[in-house]
Amino acid sequence: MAFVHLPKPWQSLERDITPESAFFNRRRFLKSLVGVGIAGATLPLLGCQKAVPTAEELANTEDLEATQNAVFADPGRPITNEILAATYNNFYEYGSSKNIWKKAQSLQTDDWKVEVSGLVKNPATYDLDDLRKKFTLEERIYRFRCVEAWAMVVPWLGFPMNALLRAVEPTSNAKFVRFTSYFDPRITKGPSFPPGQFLPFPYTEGLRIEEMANDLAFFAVGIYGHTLPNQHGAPMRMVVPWKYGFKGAKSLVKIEFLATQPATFWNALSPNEYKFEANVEPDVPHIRWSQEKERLIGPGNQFAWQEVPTQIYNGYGEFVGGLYGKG
Ligand SMILES: Nc1nc2c(c(=O)[nH]1)N[C@H]1C(S)=C(S)[C@@H](COP(=O)(O)O)O[C@H]1N2
Ligand SMILES: [Mo]
Repeated sequence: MAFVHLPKPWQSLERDITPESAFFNRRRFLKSLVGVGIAGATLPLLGCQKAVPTAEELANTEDLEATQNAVFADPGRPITNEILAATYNNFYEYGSSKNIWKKAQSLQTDDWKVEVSGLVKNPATYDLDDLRKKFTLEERIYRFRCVEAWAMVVPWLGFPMNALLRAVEPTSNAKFVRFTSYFDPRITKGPSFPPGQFLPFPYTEGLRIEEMANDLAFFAVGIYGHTLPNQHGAPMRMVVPWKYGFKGAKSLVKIEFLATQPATFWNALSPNEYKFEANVEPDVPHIRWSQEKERLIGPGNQFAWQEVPTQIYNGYGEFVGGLYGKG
């Protein structure tokens, strides 16, 4: 992000997509596009015409069963078009542009394991089956706000972080949690310029343990009714919707309970721009732009996205205000 915050013309997504059928029947909407692609849509990239991915290419996922959590069923805005969300990503392990979805397909998630260690009574290493059996999956539709001021609304499938806390039982010395993303320089090569090795990979993020225990804090293993596509952080990622998007580390391999605040990826790169706390706060500008407004992804051209006011804690103050003395 440090390199690409100013919108560049070659990052624009000019698409001609029928909007919001997805809102009512996301699954059927996706299936109806399989094989058809998005007719006529093109992505101008560095002057050459590139085809937009077909839904089939994007839907390299398995359906997941989950119960809708009624508390998070109405985000107050339409759900973002699934294909737009799946082709406009931040995932620096695969490059610094938003167009990394194809490169991310090189990640192999079959024998995935997530290690939970540190200051806990019951350290554990979970594979994906363990996770799905042990934790009841629910669907939560959350607003999502990137520090770069784009925003979306997506239906996540997963389980609350506090369910994991109950399973591993942190000790009283555990004050912080570090989350580490998968990193293997043969697969997650990083941006070509500057070279990936200059970035502090593996990507890590952190929370205070009280933040992790908050009802909103969530591990997603799916999105739009199916497992996560790689570009969204398969097979498991963090979702902390009251914070800027960079706090939601993707493709988690390690969760460690610590006594002190860990260093984190963006904060280490640029501490004045990316705070450890990183709550969505409209009246606290980024050093290079205002955070008072945000642009909702889609439908259509990136520069025609709908602008709406940013809400304190991304509108989740009733859940998290108490954590920051503002409940
Ligand atoms: N491992 C890892 N996790 C990451 C990132 C990243 O570059 N690497 N980018 C973050 C940022 S800046 C945002 S806005 C969100 C984007 O999530 P999405 O691509 O699924 O919309 O992922 C976050 N998690
Ligand atoms: Mo972001």
